[in-house]
Amino acid sequence: MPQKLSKSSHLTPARAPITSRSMAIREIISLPDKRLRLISKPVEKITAEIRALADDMFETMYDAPGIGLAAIQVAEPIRLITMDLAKKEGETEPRVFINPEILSSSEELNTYEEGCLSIPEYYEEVERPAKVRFRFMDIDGKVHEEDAEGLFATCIQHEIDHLNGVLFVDYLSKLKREMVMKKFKKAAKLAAK
Ligand code: GNR
Ligand code: NI
Repeated sequence: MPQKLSKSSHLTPARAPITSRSMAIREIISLPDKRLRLISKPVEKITAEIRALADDMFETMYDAPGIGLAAIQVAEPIRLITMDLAKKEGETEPRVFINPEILSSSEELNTYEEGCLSIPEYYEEVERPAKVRFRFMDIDGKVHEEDAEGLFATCIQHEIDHLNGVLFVDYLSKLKREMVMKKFKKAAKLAAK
């Protein structure tokens, strides 16, 4: 009788076989969740797990819907961003930015009405450098340098801020920021009761 393979058998593969895995919508964390204030860690190696995270982030971002998402918004303190700024209806332009770094920012500023999936239904104008040059790694590990302006510049700065625990409300007056914080803390308290 052939012996059954036991878990401890030397014939047991060291690793489970690679199986297909479907994408998943992950929960987006929101204020007052303190994890939004964490400093995310650089991606050391682009593993299958990192690629799966990026896939899930796209699905989560498109579902929300949003134009950008930082990994910490799905509770992963990792320096990874997904974005899609496709202009044409029905078209997609998925982009991944790993370990992004701003190299230079213009003196010229631009004001944009910002929103954040982690601060639902709150929008306010924020002033930021109009143009930035930044470096990042793509999902294949290739390093790029790129210039961003317009909505792209606003969005990449908003997302890089998330990697550093910074939220767009941090640029508002203390009064406005505290009003937002209070509103979300109160809503969380009511939801917990
Ligand atoms: O979906 C989003 N829209 C948006 C609009 C103006 C400025 C920034 C953004 S990013 C936001 C999604 C989000 O919260 N990303 O972190
Ligand atoms: Ni955001």
